[in-house]
Amino acid sequence: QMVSQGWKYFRGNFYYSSQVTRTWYSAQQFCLSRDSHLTSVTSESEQEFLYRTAGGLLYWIGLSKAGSEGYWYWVDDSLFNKVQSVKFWIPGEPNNTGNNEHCADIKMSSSQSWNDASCDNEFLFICERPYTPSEP
Ligand code: 2F8
Ligand code: CA
Repeated sequence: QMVSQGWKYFRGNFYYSSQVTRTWYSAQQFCLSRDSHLTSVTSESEQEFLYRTAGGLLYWIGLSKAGSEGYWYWVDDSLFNKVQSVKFWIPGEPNNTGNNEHCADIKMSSSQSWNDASCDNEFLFICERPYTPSEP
């Protein structure tokens, strides 16, 4: 059913790639309205699924340090593993250009794909929603 509305299934979750751009916060509000969050990335296989889904376009993901004294966090409350995540940033990122880049996006179609950017940019975005089978 969700598949027909553009959600793609991968390993226990559904993912929605937007076709319109929003600021990071507005994108997260849209995801919430669909019982989802901007996507977290917590494994190498999920990272590969997502950068392939992005297909070289730029998408917001659910990683931010806005309002957290400089600590990156996943907006869906997944634990941010700083050590494991190092390999997902584009080399040289996050660089906090202009001291104003507090949200993260998938920018490249490769394992090293994340960039930090200003949360006020309007980008495409990817929502993630756990697959919860309903009871009979
Ligand atoms: O060169 C990397 C650099 O490229 C852009 O700034 C010129 C990015 N800005 C946006 O995506 C808005 C920086 O985040 C990025 O570090
Ligand atoms: Ca950057």
